[in-house]
Amino acid sequence: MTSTFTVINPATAQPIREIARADEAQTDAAIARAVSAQRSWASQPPVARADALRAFARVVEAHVEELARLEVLNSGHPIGSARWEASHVAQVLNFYAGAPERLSGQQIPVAGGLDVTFHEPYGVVGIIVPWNFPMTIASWGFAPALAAGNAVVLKPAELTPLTAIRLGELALEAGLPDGLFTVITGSGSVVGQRFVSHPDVRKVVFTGSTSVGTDVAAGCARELKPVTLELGGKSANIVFADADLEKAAAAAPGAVFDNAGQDCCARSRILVERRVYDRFLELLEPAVRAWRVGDPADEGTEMGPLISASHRSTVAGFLDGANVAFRGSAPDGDGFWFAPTVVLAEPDDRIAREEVFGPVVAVLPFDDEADAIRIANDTVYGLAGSIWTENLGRAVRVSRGVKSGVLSVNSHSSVRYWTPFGGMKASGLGRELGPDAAEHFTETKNVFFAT
Ligand code: TAP
Repeated sequence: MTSTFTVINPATAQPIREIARADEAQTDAAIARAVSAQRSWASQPPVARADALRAFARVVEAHVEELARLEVLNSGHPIGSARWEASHVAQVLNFYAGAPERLSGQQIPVAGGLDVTFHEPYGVVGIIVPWNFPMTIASWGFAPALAAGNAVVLKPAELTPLTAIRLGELALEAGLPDGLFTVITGSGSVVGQRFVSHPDVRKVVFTGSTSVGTDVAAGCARELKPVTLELGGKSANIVFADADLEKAAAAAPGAVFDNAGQDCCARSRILVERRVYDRFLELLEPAVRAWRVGDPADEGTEMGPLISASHRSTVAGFLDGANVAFRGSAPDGDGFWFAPTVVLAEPDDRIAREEVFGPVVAVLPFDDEADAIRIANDTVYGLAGSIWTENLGRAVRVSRGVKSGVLSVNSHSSVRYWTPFGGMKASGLGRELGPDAAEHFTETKNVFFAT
């Protein structure tokens, strides 16, 4: 009998659907289908692969509302954000639809012949994604991987498989060959681990926690398999006294409470220059209290629930002994609600060091530029960050000094599909998105022709 798991609506705590849990044999069967689909996919002319990806993008575009509603139901994302996410998937597909025709190799001058390089696809790529942004993060892997001539097996998190399953169906509706893009539902320890150990999965993309990512990387190292890792973060939002404080304070809640703080790029530490610290908190408080937390299907909602009861307990545990300054509000009732929370902290406090992955932000004072950089870098992570200042030289110096993969000056922007994204230190290995991502799904082959 097939084993199943139950998907829960985090806004109501009610079950939505039973989903099949694949075992190792079923995972192997999907990988075998991917091997065979990849051979014919890679042999198609680049223009045919480009057309197929554009067709997939069009079908996703036509289902944006449906995918968004599914994400509201399964992940508790506010409907406005969920629509952005579904549209983003179509945009990522369209962007990488341009790649098959641009994956040019090189002609290298050599003595006695002709030397050329080819970008060969790996074969089958295994993609393992977390529950916080199920659709978008999956597309960052599957769109460039397919564009480069690979087949993809995708494992969504058991908490949030619904949009991934639907994307798998839409790929078939769009005419992608059977087996080329397969969504396999099941646990990380079985399906995810099989991607790591199976000899026919030639590259793994993992997004999730640093602890599991470290194990996945170790497993891939044993198999000599390349791996891209997008992991946790503890990003700093650095506010200098010369910044537009009103603007910085108004933007700060969105930078950490978006998706209820369950965002690897969440600016979960706000570092404020000491001489404007009190003024900044005065400006921040009304913005936090006004943050609209509630029914994710409501058009006006800015923040929905946390993903699960156990995750809510973990987040609440971070407030033990913490110096809470003020909180916003959250609904009562059966969903996994948690009010946005601002904590005053020092660099050594647990709340200032560990990833909370919830709507809790630590505010810390700093004295000068060097102090700001020191505190910002005083973490194992290095994913994102923001710098608020009107001084261009300072913006340049601090953005070069902070060890993070993705920084933004006078904004909190982190993700654009046309620019590279990824973390330093314990936040990851490799980059996704941007102009080079399709190439990252290829191996360079060099051929010398003697003349
Ligand atoms: P994890 O527990 O690490 O799970 C991530 C994915 O890995 C899930 O699909 C999970 O499957 C699977 N998995 C679990 N154990 C595995 C194993 N032994 N081998 C292979 N796969 C395994 O993370 P999470 O709790 O879902 O996500 C939160 C974390 O992800 C946070 O730390 C966050 O910062 C990070 N994150 C990073 C980014 C980027 S882009 N840097 C983006 C989003 C999230 P099941 O859960 O279904 O068993």
